[in-house]
Amino acid sequence: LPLPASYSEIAMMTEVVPVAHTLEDIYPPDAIPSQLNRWTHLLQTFKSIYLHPATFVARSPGRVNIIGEHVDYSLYPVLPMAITADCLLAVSIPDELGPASSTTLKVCLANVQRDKFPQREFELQYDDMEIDSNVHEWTNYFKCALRDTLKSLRTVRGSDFRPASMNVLLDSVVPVGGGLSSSAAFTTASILAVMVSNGEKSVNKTALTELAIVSERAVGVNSGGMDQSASVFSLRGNALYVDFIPSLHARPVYFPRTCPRVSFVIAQSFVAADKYTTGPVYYNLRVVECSLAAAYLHAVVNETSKPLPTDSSPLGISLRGFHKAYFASSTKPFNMQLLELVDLVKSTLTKDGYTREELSVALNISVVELKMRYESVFPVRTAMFKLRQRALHVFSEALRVQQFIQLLEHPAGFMSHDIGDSTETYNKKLGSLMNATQDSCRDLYQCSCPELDKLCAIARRAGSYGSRLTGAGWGGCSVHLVPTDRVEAVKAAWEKEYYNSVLDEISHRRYNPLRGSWLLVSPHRTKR
Ligand code: NG1
Ligand code: MG
Repeated sequence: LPLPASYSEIAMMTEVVPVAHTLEDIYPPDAIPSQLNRWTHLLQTFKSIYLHPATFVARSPGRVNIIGEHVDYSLYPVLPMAITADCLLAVSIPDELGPASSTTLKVCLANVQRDKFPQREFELQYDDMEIDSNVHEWTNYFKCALRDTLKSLRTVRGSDFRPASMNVLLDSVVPVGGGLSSSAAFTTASILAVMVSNGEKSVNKTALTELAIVSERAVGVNSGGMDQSASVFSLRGNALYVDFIPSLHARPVYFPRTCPRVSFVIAQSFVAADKYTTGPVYYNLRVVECSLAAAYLHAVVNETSKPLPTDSSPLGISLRGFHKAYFASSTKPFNMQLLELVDLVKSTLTKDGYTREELSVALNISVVELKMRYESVFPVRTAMFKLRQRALHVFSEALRVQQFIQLLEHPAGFMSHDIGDSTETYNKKLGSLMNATQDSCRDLYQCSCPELDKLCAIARRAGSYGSRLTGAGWGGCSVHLVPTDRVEAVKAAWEKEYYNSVLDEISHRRYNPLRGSWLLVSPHRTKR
């Protein structure tokens, strides 16, 4: 498609989930042959399992986050971009004559990777569906999506609404635990599938995304809204700027045409980041630390006993909420505010860590109340909460997102004097923001790991402008801004210095063209 003339024009295109008619509508040209095999395989397998053809396929892509890591649940903007790897749900509605006649519905859920994800069948009372987030079961994502979608449809259609039964076959090529948002792709595709199965003719993107954000939390990770937004709102050829204040909104961002010859390259560390087992010490703990930092700053700086107004963040209290209250009557530019907040954290949160007892004094609540308020939805395990480090990361990362987006949307200062040096300076500026994110993730947020650090170091030595982890971290993937003519060199360096030597205990890797991904067979590190 020709590029639209303005951002507002593109924004108009993003209200309703588009229906794709051919694979060309969805995938880049070089991916079509392998995708054709994959779709054919999906539809044939569907028929062999259910003995009738699928009625439709719901699709939702994974994403890579370019900048803005671990700030979405503090309600700061992020800049992700959808990727080709996606989640497909082939669906039929067995009761084609109309909705089932009772509140019971039958769902059959199968996965093309049958050995890893066994087929499940369940009968559900749709007004009484319990999902146990302690049991990590692959169908939980679907169940959460189903429950919340049916609930919302019932609100609109009234209490005599009867949900449709469904047969589903899933094929996802977004690596699980890879930081590319396999979970959100599955959740959003599931919601879409349930909506279409129940006769929704057009699906509003904001409604879909908001539903997906909330319903994914029930699976056990107290996440922000970046992944679901990226999966739903992204347009081909564009990155996506997502903000959550005053309410969820997203706009496509394209790279300046005057910014040629750079590529984003994603590299997998093959360290599996399992947020469910590590939640109490990693992801969910960070969410708690950020909310506690907001509450602490509010109590100490705003000198009031009135609590912050609650917001849409997972725990209802966010650093952005504190930010808003602190600068309520200020006309200072957003970037300046963030800079000031960085200084404020340095002078206010002076300790390396805070105990529950210390926090309860500062917040003027008992330790029991503190635990109830911050630790009851998802348990966390720590003696010390590192408020200073986490808040410093969040405010400085939020600033980097602004600087990055300003470079993309206003490249004129760099580009007007034509090519050569100015392009190089421009790309280096973008890259150095990404590098700064990696440093902050490693040192302040402590969400990197030696393997990710190593991938970044190798890439930079081989010519990457900017290298960083992407997604939650602690393993999974990394993203790199690389001059296109250096991509092969960067890949060769990884092969030599990482994939062949660091992971030499992995006996062999095989590329599976049908699935479009690497297969790992490791006798020693079966978990990876
Ligand atoms: P991953 O681990 O890539 O799915 C997670 C969160 C995001 C965001 C990033 C860190 C989920 C579903 N997503 O992404 O909301 O907080 O970490 O920036 O847990
Ligand atoms: Mg995820």
